[in-house]
Amino acid sequence: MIESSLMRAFDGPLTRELLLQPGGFGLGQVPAKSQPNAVTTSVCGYCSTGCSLNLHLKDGEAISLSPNTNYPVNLGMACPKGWEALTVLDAPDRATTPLLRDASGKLKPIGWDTALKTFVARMQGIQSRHGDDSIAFISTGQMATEEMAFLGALAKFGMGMKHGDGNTRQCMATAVVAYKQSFGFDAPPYTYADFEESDTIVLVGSNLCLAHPIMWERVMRNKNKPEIIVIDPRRTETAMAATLHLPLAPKSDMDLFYGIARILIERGWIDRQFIDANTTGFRTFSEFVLPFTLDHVATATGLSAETIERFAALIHEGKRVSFWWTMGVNQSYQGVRTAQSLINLALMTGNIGKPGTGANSITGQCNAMGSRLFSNTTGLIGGHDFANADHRAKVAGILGIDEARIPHEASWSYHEILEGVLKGKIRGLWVICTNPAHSWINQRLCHDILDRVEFLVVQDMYHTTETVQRAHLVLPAAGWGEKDGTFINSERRIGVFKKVRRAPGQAISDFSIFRLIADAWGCGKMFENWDSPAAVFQILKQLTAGQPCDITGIEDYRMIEESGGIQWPLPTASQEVSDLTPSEKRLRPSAGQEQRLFEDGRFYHPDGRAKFLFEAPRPMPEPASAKYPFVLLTGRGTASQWHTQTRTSKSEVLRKLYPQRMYVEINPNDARSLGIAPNEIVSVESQRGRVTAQAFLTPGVPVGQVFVAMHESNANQLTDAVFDPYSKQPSYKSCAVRVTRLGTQR
Ligand SMILES: Nc1nc2c(c(=O)[nH]1)N[C@H]1C(S)=C(S)[C@@H](COP(=O)(O)OP(=O)(O)OC[C@H]3O[C@@H](n4cnc5c(=O)[nH]c(N)nc54)[C@H](O)[C@@H]3O)O[C@H]1N2
Ligand SMILES: Nc1nc2c(c(=O)[nH]1)N[C@H]1C(S)=C(S)[C@@H](COP(=O)(O)OP(=O)(O)OC[C@H]3O[C@@H](n4cnc5c(=O)[nH]c(N)nc54)[C@H](O)[C@@H]3O)O[C@H]1N2
Ligand code: SF4
Ligand SMILES: [Mo]
Repeated sequence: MIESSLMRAFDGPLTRELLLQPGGFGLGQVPAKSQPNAVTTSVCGYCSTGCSLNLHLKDGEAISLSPNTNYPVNLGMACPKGWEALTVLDAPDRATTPLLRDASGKLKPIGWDTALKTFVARMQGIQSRHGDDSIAFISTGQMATEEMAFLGALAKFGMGMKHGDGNTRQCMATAVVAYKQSFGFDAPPYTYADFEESDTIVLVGSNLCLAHPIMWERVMRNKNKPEIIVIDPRRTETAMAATLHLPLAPKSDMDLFYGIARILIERGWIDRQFIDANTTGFRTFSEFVLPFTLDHVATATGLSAETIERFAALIHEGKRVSFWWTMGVNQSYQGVRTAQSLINLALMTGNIGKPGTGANSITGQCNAMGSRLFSNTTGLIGGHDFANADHRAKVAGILGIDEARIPHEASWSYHEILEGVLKGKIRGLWVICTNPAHSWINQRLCHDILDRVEFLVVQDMYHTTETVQRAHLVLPAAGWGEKDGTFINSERRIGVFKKVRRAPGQAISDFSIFRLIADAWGCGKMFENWDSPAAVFQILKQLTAGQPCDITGIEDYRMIEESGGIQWPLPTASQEVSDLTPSEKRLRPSAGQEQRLFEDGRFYHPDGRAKFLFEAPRPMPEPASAKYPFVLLTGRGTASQWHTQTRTSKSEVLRKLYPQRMYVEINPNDARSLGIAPNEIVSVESQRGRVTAQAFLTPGVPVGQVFVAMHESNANQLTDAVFDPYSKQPSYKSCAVRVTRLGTQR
């Protein structure tokens, strides 16, 4: 069954010609073969900013890079990770061959032929014994849109899987659900120019300076001398640069924003016309916020009444107020309602659809937005719904597949899949481009679960990750720079990245791996036309027709590149102009550059209106106690570290830019009462685990709180597996810990 031309190609040596063969391993050309020393461009493969980088080629391969001055996103800037993007490709622990765990428990190199045969035999064996839904996948926001789409279609339509989710659950699920419920579609409305056009910028739970440094540069270019209001329990780098910092108690954001709403309503500082014409639910919302008096909010947040009033006044005084949020909001047991409490402020003040405004979720990974629309996990590919029969028929028609192959309901979410392992329902797990053994919440439990999986396949660039160490089968993947495709950034801009290096050894692109698995599985015919990322892009375009994310007007990768990236939507030009909404008409002449949503005040719900959604705040699931007296916050540590550090720790330059030891930020007053000296080694312990770390004394962390960076391998030993009920996103940013001095000084 697994015989195919691609399979046969493995019999011989893996030559460069083979790697570059269209439809084969390399897929896509090392660019500018005819001009071997030319420059080409690619969008960066780390964060969701989506900077464009110039790649300088020698003999057709990239040898260095510099930021692209001619791209609307980064305007010639890049952060240290972007500058070092090529270096990390050469690391000695790159996975260069498939690995299989042998009887002695060791991972041993095997050929692709054996790898594919093993993959199919084991996964199909599990399915035949335990049913189709006994195998599942966990994917990512860091592969090409075309790769995610391929994986999602292959797994669900080809291999018959019901369940698959992505690491975007750890990150963006809250924003997705909040937008869908409030606006009718997962649609971050802004464009980065809004950072420059606002006169009042409200950043909630976002450390923009280090998590999105180039977006922060855009804020710095703002000529309106904007008020920058940072809402974060910690005095972060971003908070230090703010004009007003609100160090609220962790998870008291909803109280604050409901209280602000109350003040705005009481003083008539609202946009009545916008509310009446474009929203529903305002009257009940205004009754709901009545108990959020100044006194109540001051007690709940720990902020002074003056600060709260000042914040309300700044929103009122601002002509162009933009509200931005990131993980301090999303990663919470009440994330969706918190995000909506902020969305409500934008709606009630009419700060949406105009330059410098918006209720704006900032995404994390380079292609979180691609994953949100095309990964076929909890939503049907192309921004559709599994439960909608019309959507299923449309997708089946475009893909030329039997409609019966499309599941009728959304997948289990990440934690439900892991719990499925515990319950013996999920027995085969395929992990692609993510490292849950480091990044998932409540790590001991996560390790226990991963160790129970009957057949764990991990597809990664490196063979040393915490998750690879637990795998039965490892598939070596090419990384950014070694393959082609598109990413969609935070402002909905589609950008192209290219193959400018050959992947080491037998590592091949994820796209190629999915093709090989499709053939080996016996469903290759279903993906006959999926023979390159560029071809898949054409299929994805068709799937978006008539959707809010319609991109049928984009011709091809060339058009995207020439336009400086293109933001969705860009519907097809052949549509009658009279059929277009005012926003669509406005888009018509300018493919690319800067576009924002909701300029006509129309949202995606059937009645065209946005909804005010709200709910009473809930107490923290694990508050500080006598035994565990500190609230632990976790998050990004420096601009030079990326997540689980598989990539960024490979650059000598980046290593110099971040602390080499695990550290815990603690307030000097707390340190004093515990007798902890600066840099002393302490233990940080929660009900679930214990880590040792160096004490970093800083007034940036309030008394009663501590902070640990997520980049440390065991940070998630401490965190508590609690989830938002609507988005199922883990609440990484609050649990109770105690800190004890160990008495060793470094
Ligand atoms: N250098 C670097 N950049 C990155 C990444 C990286 O790993 N390294 N990762 C990328 C990804 S995937 C993501 S998702 C983004 C994340 O980007 P951010 O969300 O900006 O980063 P975090 O540090 O996770 O969290 C932001 C802040 O939330 C605060 N916070 C915690 N609890 C609360 C609360 O209850 N209320 C409020 N208002 N704030 C709270 C924390 O103190 C923290 O400063 O960064 C992206 N960019
Ligand atoms: N305590 C705590 N935990 C957190 C967070 C927090 O704030 N606090 N933040 C959460 C958030 S927002 C996120 S997004 C997650 C991130 O968590 P992860 O997704 O687990 O982190 P990464 O290190 O980005 O993992 C990506 C993996 O893919 C591999 N890889 C890179 N490129 C490719 C490729 O092209 N193909 C393949 N096949 N593999 C590739 C890398 O080597 C790496 O092993 O962490 C979450 N965990
Ligand atoms: S800001 Fe983000 S996209 Fe830009 S260079 Fe840095 S990591 Fe890459
Ligand atoms: Mo993220």
